[in-house]
Amino acid sequence: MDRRGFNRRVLLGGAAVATSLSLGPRAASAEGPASTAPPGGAVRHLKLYMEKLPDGRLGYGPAKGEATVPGPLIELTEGDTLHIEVENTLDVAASLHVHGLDYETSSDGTRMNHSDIEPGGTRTYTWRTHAPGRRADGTWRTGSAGYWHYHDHVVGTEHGTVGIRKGLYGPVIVRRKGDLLPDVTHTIVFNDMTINNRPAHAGHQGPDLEATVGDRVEFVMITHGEYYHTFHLHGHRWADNRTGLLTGPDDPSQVIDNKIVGPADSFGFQVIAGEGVGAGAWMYHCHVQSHSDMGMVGLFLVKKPDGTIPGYEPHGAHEAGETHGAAGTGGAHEH
Ligand SMILES: [Cu+2]
Repeated sequence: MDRRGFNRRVLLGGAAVATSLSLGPRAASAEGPASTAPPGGAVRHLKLYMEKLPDGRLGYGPAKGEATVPGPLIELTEGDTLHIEVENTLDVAASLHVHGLDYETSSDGTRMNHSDIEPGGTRTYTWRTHAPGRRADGTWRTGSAGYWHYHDHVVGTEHGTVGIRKGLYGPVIVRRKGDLLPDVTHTIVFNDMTINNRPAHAGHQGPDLEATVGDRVEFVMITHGEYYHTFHLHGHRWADNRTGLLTGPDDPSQVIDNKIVGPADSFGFQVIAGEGVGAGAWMYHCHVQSHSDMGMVGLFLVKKPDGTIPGYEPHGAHEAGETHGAAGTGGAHEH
């Protein structure tokens, strides 16, 4: 998977039906002009289910039996409105709470606002987004664009502590008109001492993320739980700003390859896989040393065009990553 143009995501762009996982061509790679986000302003609809997975984790999914951890990637463009009908198939009340977007208290997803969902119930949450612009008083209002996330705010405690701990979270990307679109998006969530709630395993716990040299690969990085971490990626770096990309030679954003993150933080960036460094098995990991040693590590597997990865000898099956938050099952990982 991760072949250029082969994209599986909850596609909310264009005229696509929002509830479908769309397969289709996407952006060009670094070899040609990259595609960019179209103007926003659409009203979209999506259905999500909250479910218990067979292994006890909890997840959001686009259909019954399809819940994943993290939940599906939801992509919008500034100006879009999204109505999400959420069905709670759990035996406890649960909710959907989003960061970064505009919503009324009825879509807050908290008990305080009576916007949670009883077991077996359904509720529609409405998220709105807006482009930046100047207020009447002359000050600048930020837009909604950013790498955001959603999560339960009810299971276990008033803050959804148990829901989040067990996997009820997912990524949201709000793009600005003209933003570069990636070939593929991967979601990495540091949740307590896990990556994407995958089983702890000495040495290598995170999903393996596959790409081919030259692919424009987007990472969405979210943190949950009790701890602070640092996210580090080998051989690639990004700008510490909204998009992770420099806008030009005079963009003053700091360029980094390591970022400290704490609970409910989220950020994202795009890299050209293997740019200047070539194909290879590139580690990503928490750089808190004891955390790396306990397995908060995964691989960014950058293949040559012929599919080989120099110097990499997989010892045991590796799985595709949580591509678009839709592919991973978090099953046993043999390394
Ligand atoms: Cu850590």
